Amino acid sequence: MTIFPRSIEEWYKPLTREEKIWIALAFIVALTLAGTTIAWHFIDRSHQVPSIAVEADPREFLSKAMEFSRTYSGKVVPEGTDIYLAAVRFTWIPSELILKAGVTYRIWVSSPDVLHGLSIIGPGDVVYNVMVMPGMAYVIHVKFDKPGEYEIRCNEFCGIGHANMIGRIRVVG
Ligand SMILES: [Cu+2]
Repeated sequence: MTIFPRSIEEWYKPLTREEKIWIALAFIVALTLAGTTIAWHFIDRSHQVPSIAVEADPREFLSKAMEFSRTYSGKVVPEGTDIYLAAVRFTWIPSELILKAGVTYRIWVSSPDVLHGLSIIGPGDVVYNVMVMPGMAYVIHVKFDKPGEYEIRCNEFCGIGHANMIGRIRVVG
């Protein structure tokens, strides 16, 4: 009997209850993913994605970061001050930032040498995660609600000292 192909009518069976449930579930998951993708932009505008990306002269940026580092070393960065953070093999300039809790800061980050990544890591959580391409400057907005210690880590392998490329953010009340 297998020699003769069956007709479509013979193959066709209406959807079972389980099949209908699976189709509905897949549809709900697809809608949820599409919805959250769009909604996230409005829920958390400054998270993860830099709000500005511009070309930056590596030497100019580096000198800005060094000047910033000299000015605010050991001091709380006042509200409204732009922060300049340079990712340089194998350190962050400045290597420590002291920020006030509850204040939104604008951080410019750039790399004068190779590809780096900026991760700001809090207790048990990655707070920010941005790729830093050489020759580009990016703006991210950061706000820490509670006092505490955060690490600034490079998340793109940039050479032999990559693992030691760690900076610090101290958030004070
Ligand atoms: Cu690195």
